[in-house]
Amino acid sequence: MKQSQRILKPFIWSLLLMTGLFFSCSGDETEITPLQIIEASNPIEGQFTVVFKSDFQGKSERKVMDYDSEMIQLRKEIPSLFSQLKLADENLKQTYGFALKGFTAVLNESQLELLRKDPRVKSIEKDYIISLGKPSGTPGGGGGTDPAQETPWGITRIGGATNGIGKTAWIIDSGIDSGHSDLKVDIDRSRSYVTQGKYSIEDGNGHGTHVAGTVAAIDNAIGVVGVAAGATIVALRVLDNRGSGQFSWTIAALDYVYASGTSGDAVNMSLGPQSRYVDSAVDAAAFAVAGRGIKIAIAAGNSSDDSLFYSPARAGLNNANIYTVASMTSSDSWSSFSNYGTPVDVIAPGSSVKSTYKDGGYATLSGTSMASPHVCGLLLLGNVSTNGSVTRTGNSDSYPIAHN
Ligand SMILES: [Ca+2]
Ligand SMILES: [Ca+2]
Repeated sequence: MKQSQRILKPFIWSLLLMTGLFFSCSGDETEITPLQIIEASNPIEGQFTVVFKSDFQGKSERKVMDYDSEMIQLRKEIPSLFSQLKLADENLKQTYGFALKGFTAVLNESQLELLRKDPRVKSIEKDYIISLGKPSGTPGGGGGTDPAQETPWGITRIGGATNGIGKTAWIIDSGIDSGHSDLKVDIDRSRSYVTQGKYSIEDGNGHGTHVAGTVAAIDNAIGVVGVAAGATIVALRVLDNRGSGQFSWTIAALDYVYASGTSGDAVNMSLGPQSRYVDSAVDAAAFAVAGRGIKIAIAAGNSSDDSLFYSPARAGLNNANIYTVASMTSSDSWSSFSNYGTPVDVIAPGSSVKSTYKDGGYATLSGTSMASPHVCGLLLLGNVSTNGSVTRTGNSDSYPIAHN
């Protein structure tokens, strides 16, 4: 697709979430469950992600440093490497130096024109707001007595509740309730890309904490138990309390995982666009992370549509280390909201999933956001096997059910 088409295409960004909202495939009828309202979102006016060719520095290429030093260095280097841009520091929003090389910045038309002609530049893509409506469901337990431990149906179905202690899961989401007594969170390695709230990693939304609990809730006397019970969670916060964030933050989080993770770790990305949108930068960042042996589970999306037209879900296609995950119900049936298609590797429990929630609580939510972390947990334990399959309602395509 040509750059001009990419920029002009009217996208609506939103996070995948715990929702049943979907666009029916047959036309313009939109169904919304009582659970969740999706907010439309927009391109960030004037903000672009610029990806360099791998050899952009030519003979002057230097040794790559640790993540934090590298980011400081890139912030100095990029304005001088691209000095004709006269790029002001406050307009340089993100730098990328590991999973891909590039930056996200506020750019005017003349700066864009210079970059389009620059032989060192591989791609220029518009940055987007990602957002989700206020999460709902049945949260509870926060501030009160912790409930006795139960094993959620999805954990049982896929053969989870296995010891995951010592494994590490990177959760790219709305942050995590780091004080939750049913989660083991590595605060030191956690990061927030959310500019509001002093870059706190704490989850003011609930979505990220819910995802984390499905991956790794501790096998103790309280609450729930995760697939890889007691695994260490690293929170990479790219969504604010309202569930709104920037696509560039997600690329930055993947860049950080590339630099900081090790083979055998796993990443969960329960996020993506609500309507069709393909972005080469986030897909490339996911491929690079997966190439290091850090496996990634990605929610297929909740639009009842072909996931081939959605980034990053489409990245699961033809990549053995990236698992794109569709959603099923507790009766091994297709979840009506779930995306489908050739990128989908496996299907996992996503309807009425109980897990940890913000403020020390628990909640039962639905969405491919809830299916993906089941697979992330399996990736921590080893390879993903299958057990049975689910045929999409009213169609002939079927998907293997993920299992330990
Ligand atoms: Ca527990
Ligand atoms: Ca795959």
